[in-house]
Amino acid sequence: MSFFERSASSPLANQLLEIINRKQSNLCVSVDFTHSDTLLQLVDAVGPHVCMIKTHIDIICDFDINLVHSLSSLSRKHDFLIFEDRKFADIGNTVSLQYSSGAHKIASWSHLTNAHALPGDGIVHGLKKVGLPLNRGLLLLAQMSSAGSLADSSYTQATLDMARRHSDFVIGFIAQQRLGTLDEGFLILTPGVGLDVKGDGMGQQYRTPDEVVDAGTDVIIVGRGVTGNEHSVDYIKSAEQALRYKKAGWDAIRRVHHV
Ligand code: 5IU
Repeated sequence: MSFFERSASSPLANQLLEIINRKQSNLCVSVDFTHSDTLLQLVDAVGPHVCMIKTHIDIICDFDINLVHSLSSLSRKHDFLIFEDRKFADIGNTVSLQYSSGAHKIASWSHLTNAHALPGDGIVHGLKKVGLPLNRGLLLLAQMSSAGSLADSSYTQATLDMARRHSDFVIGFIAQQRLGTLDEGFLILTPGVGLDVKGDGMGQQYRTPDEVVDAGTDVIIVGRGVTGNEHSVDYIKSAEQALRYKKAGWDAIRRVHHV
């Protein structure tokens, strides 16, 4: 089954595959900015080149609910999904409140979020109760890109098994390689992708788009390689970098999947 023909596990996952095919982009840009205005301007600049934007909404200093309304408008304008990288890690009851409530009301605007498998199946139950009626999807954290990660192969395998028990809501993984078979339909999203440097001096480890797509990645997640530093942000340069990573990611997909 080719990358383009396969169908994924849920309507949301299929929507993502359609965007990837339509825009010929498997690039997710991670915008780890701390101010609403720079975040929105950066997203508007790279939006045409991405299938997804990843946020860390809790690092925004001047958060106001209008920010997520503006992000949602940009997602419609540029045809991308929003992924809030919340990394939930508590018991089911608590994560359902963290997902639906608080200042950020993540479930109301983020198409995708993610969770650690560590607490056990209850975490998925808690998030699913909130997210499934809203047609949201979950990614489980199966592996991390950082040096010394404690997620060993048996943890990763147990995370895959957990996803299989909840394939109505779990659409895939944050992982460094393919997990499960292509026809199971799980999507693999991989952070720690960079073309110019190998690390950041704080444990991050970068591989190239070619390396991660060879390992089975569907979506490459690139942060500072595209956005640069918020203090010296250059929107034109970021748009150029997004195009560069989009092309590298798409060339790798075409090579690996023979299209
Ligand atoms: N991120 C990782 N590695 C992981 C997971 C998440 O880098 O294993 I899970 C996040 C952290 C940051 C983005 O928001 O992805 C990568 O940003 P840079 O490309 O700037 O390193």
